[in-house]
Amino acid sequence: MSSYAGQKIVIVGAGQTGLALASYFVAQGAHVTLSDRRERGAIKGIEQLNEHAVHYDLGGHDPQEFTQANLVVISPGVPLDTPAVAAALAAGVPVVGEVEIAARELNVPIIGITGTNGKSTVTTLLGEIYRAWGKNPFVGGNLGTPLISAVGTEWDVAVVELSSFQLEALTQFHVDVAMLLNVSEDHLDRYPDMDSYIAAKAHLFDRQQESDIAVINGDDPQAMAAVHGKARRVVFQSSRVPEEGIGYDGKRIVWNYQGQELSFDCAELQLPGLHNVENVMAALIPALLDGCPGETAWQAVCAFRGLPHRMQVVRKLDGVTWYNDSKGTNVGSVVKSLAGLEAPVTLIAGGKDKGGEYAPLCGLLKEKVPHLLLIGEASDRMSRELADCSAIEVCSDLRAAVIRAHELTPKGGAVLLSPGCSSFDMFKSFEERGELFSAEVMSLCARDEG
Ligand code: UMA
Ligand code: ADP
Repeated sequence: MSSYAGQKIVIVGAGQTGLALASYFVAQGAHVTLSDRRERGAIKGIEQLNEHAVHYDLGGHDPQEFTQANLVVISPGVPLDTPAVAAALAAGVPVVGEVEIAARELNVPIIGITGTNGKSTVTTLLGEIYRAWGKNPFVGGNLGTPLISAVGTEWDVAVVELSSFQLEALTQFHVDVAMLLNVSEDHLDRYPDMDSYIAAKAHLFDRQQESDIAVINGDDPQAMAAVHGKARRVVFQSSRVPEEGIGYDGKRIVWNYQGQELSFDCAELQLPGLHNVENVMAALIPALLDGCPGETAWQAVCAFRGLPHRMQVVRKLDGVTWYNDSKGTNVGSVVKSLAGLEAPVTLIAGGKDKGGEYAPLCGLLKEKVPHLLLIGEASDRMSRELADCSAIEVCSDLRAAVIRAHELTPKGGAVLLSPGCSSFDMFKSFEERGELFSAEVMSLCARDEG
């Protein structure tokens, strides 16, 4: 019988994670309470759950439900200082994150991938490499499929994208390979400062042992400083080829590790930009260490054309290329996306403000962006902080911004949606934002057609 049978378990958040957790714990014979600050009518998918098997605490979190539980399991979007969660902690009730519950049941090696940017790309690439090698990997986590959904299926390996949110409230979670891709400002609406954000990411390395691997961006001093623990360190560097590890010499990716030497021609890659060379190097490390033949791994990497909503070309119209980079949800990622484009670029940015600085965009805006079109809640602060860097217009919504960009951008230029903000002020997700953008762009008529 499951150790959860008969236990009173409160699940906090009824999004993708909470709904998957509820199904899991009901199947284990637990007494499940699903708690969400939203009312039932606003929760998509709740009807999938067996009405009689779950008790609901909706429209807010009742602290009594929490303090009387045997276990509280939180969704990533729920901060630990949420009053009812804090009350449970104060009452001595264990509060754990979803990935810990999942990992307890998964008897396969776990590769955990975190960092401010590139997580989804690296996670997907590594999954593709394993598939090309004939393995059956679970590929998910923050990427979109909660890790708890992996339980109950036979996998060879779990390749898991992990956000800082998912790395909070863990007491036993252990990964065989921990990867920290890079660190730059993000999520300062959830964390009081950068140190707390980095500390949350660094939890990935807690409980790693000598037999485990820590993959780190050797060019990122903040990432290097954050990594602790006993695991064997393997670095990737785009600035040079390290004596031991993987690096880039300006043309080729070179792998030097414990006597094995491999080299790959980056002209064969379909992914643009130096940041994607970094992503490819990071993805190769666990696969090569696991024994995947270099040629197989490289073929998989070269076949990969990138994920939607990351520098995705929507169309060319009137000699202007339109890019959907809706997943550019922090300033660091906007910088990388802009860096890869030629001037003039009309940038559409804004959304839900995450509390970081916008000033690091200034140099690239001056160099490449004659027009900056802003949308959403962050517009005011962005307008103030970027006032001298570009001609700024605030647009009423994304559609208005697309129409204005069409008017403003000359032949040979580009329009880039790379918001530098999350989507939750106006959209359900970055995907919904990117899809609306693409639909609006596709509905534009060529200028000479009127
Ligand atoms: N909620 C409460 N109380 C709170 C806060 C939220 O009840 O105090 C409720 C909301 O009303 C909502 C539910 O919690 O009903 C949403 O839970 P959630 O925000 O944890 O979202 P999920 O749908 O479970 O999706 C989560 C991740 N979301 C977040 O981290 C915000 C998804 O990452 C992830 O794909 C999914 O789990 C599967 O693992 C999204 C994301 O934006 C893509 N991630 C951030 C990012 O990438 O920057 C970290
Ligand atoms: P994440 O899952 O961490 O948000 P993604 O792979 O979805 O990362 O990429 C999101 C955006 O981040 C991309 O559109 C690109 O602008 C930027 N990006 C991707 N990889 C990197 C990287 N290695 N370093 C910096 N920025 C990156």
